[in-house]
Amino acid sequence: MGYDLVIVANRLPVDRVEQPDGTSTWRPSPGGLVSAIEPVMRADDGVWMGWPGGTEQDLEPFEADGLSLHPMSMTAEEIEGHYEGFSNATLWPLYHDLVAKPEFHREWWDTYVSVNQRFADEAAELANEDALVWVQDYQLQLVPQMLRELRPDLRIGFYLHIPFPPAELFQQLPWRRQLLEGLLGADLVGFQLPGGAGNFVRLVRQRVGHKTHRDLVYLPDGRTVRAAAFPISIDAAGFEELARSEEVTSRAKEIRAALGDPSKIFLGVDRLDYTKGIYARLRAYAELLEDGALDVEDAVFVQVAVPSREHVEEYQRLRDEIDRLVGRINGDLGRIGRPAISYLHSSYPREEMAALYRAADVMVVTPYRDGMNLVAKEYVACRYDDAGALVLSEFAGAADELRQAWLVNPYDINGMKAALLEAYRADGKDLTKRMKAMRKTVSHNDVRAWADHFMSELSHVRDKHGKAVRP
Ligand code: GDG
Repeated sequence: MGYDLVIVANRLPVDRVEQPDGTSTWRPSPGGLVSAIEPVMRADDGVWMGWPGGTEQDLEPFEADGLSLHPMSMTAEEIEGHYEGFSNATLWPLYHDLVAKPEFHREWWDTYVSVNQRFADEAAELANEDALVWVQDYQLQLVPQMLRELRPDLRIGFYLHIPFPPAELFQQLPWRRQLLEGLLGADLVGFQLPGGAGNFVRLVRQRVGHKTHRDLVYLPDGRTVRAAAFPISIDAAGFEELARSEEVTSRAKEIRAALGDPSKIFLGVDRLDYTKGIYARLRAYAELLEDGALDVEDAVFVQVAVPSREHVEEYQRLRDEIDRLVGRINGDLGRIGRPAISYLHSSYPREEMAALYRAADVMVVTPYRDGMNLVAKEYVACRYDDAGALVLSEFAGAADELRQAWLVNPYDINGMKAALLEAYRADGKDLTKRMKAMRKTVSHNDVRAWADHFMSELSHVRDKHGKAVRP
């Protein structure tokens, strides 16, 4: 027996937890995607396919918390070529405006193709007749077409969590045409922003030569593909509930006290990734201390940098750079018991994140490029007190919705300094007005709305355009 809904993602929505007795169990991984898709999966008899991490082979399907999970094993060579290589050292920097230089290696591409094929083969086995398959993200862009070849009866959706670049950048890829054709195997291709959808449709017209009209692509076989924006969001009510809990409230106070009760706490929370603009933001903050606009007796910057992709060279280099910068800033500007920057290279439970959000007076989110940025939305959801300031990069997808933040260009250090200072000095009335408006946006457009919208568009897309060819 198969499934009516198959979620195909690079990772499974659970993490392995080693027990003291040497056995291991699974714990749901933190993140909005699971909570968004979980209700749909339960309702529709769904399964989630993905890599559980590690190199263990021949893993058996299992259930965790009532969800059917189908683990995909990866060998060390596949992890190197597909995940660390083509996904994270070629596509990731290329799709993020060349913030780092992408590497092009033919062996990485070959592994990317073979891993995508394995995922497509497995999805084809798992899906019932006429089932719905939803493929997630840049690691699996070839799956839609590969799957359609095997199973033309399926409805196939694809969602890209990161930006889709303009033609000038995408064109550099030696395998640009294969990737576009891979995506065109889907009935519906979803992007964070309308700009990404527009870039995709334009490229398909120019590079593949298909006819397009607005958000539709017309294929020679009569099929229609729709490309549209579905800005992702968070479980806003869940975060608010967590933020209101006694545990989080008292932990937020504890954090403040442990930092020496500063009058203002600045906060950054990011995966340690070069797209996130951590270096520039810390420099801007340090200059404000040097200029005397801020004082370590009054203010502290807490930067949480969550370890990420530690086997990829560019990430190792970034870590060294940030370590050095933080050391220098604290050495030059800190005083006893008063570091300028409280730097944490670690990941934390959701409760601790919520407590940090509640403790922070100024949340600083300054990526050079980011598909959406959920941290910005989580901060807003946790501020049920309508206090707190958000400094947000114009180049994060979230800036399209969170217009009342202090919007900054992360390449403009002086501009960032000015915005940090304005947010620091803003009066309560101004903060309340801005936060109220942003909270309304986030609670209205939550992750359930996102998943429901995508799924309902996917189930309608072929009916509307009526061009599906049934075998
Ligand atoms: C990609 C796109 C897009 C982080 N550290 C911890 C932790 N987190 C959680 C955050 C947040 C998520 O991870 C990070 O999401 P972001 O959106 O900020 O960034 P990416 O990881 O780059 O995500 C991005 C997203 O996909 C979704 O489409 O928005 O643009 O790049 O939820 O809270 N959670 C816990 N401990 C941590 O230490 N529990």
